[in-house]
Amino acid sequence: MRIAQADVIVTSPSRNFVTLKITTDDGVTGLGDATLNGRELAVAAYLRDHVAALLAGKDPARIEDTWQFLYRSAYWRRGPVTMAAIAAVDMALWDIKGKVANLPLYQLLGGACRTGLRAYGHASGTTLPELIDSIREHMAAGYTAIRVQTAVPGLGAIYGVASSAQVSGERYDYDPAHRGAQPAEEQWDTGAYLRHVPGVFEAVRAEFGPELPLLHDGHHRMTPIQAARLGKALEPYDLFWLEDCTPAENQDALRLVRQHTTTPLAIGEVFNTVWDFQTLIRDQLIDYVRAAVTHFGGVSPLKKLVDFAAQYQVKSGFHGPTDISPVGMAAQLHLGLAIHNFGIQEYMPPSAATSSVFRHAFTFVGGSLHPGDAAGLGVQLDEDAAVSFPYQQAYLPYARLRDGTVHDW
Ligand code: EZ4
Ligand code: CO
Repeated sequence: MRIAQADVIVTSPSRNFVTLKITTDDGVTGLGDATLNGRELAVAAYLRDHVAALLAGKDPARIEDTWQFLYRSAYWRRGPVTMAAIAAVDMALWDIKGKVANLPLYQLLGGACRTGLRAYGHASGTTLPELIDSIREHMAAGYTAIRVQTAVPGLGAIYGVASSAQVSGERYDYDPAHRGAQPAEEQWDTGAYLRHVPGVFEAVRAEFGPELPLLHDGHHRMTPIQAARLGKALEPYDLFWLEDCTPAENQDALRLVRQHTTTPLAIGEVFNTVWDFQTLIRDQLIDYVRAAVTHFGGVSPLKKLVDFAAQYQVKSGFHGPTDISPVGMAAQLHLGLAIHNFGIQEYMPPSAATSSVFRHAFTFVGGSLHPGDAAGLGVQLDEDAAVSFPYQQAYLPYARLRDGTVHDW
């Protein structure tokens, strides 16, 4: 069997997605997610202009060899564009291998280690009553773990807080990218945030009691000492994790945070390779890895990462926003089911439009995700439906401080 063709499909059912479809000379197809929020067309071009022709004629069964070839032959390593492109190839080849074997991917990865994957959802509110309602809605939808994000008095729209309908007219719990030619500007004030957040968690704990797992995303906006202070202030409220408390590039920042707090730490949704995690895992500075299959080079390297992490009792907490397509979500659900050190899976349900283009076998029942038992990844792309949702430029917002300085968003 040989790879006959590799096609890139860009579609925007509620939001933009880039998908690679590899077809073999036997007519077997495999899908891979290459979506990089706000920079989608760069990955589409990388695949179309520099990868598709290299794949033609290759043996689709040689997944590791193809991964190494794409990673090393480019000479220019790592980075989100390159690693999202390689991820899509890796996922598509695993999809093909599963279909040829007539087995769901998790069986090829060693089989199920559990019956399902606990998911956490995104609750948020501009006021405390709104936040409490949002948590109740998520619990009613089955979630048994909840991320809590709150507006901050004196600031306008900020990361993680659902505002109203998206431009598309559909409402996600929270989807930060906005369609348009320019990124939205948000205001930020870390002092105001640090003064407000502990009181919100105190109120949420008072309302829901000690057992409900609560998570929080700092979205890279604190310095190490500010993050240490927040982690310490939140200890009485027993967080499942504090995510991305500092910008991710400096691994040593987490050492300072770790020295001051026992609040569990999760990081790495923007990481591309195991090297971004090397110090964090080896020196036991974190508890959960946030990498997503789509931005980490695919199933093959993410499996290596979690196997490395397992030696240090670090668990998975794969990134699962709406910008991971159902193809990427399916791939990481198969991996999550098969690894021993699964922690939790972030989950935002795909919109009706997204699900009409990507028909997926994975299920979300009673707060638990399962990849399903269809061969391969278990996702079908409806290409006719995809064409009816053409690409629309969209950007993530960015933040400025009160004096106009650009800040981490
Ligand atoms: O901002 O996926 O934990 N989830 C997140 C996400 C990211 C978006 C960026 O594309 O931080 O909402
Ligand atoms: Co995050």
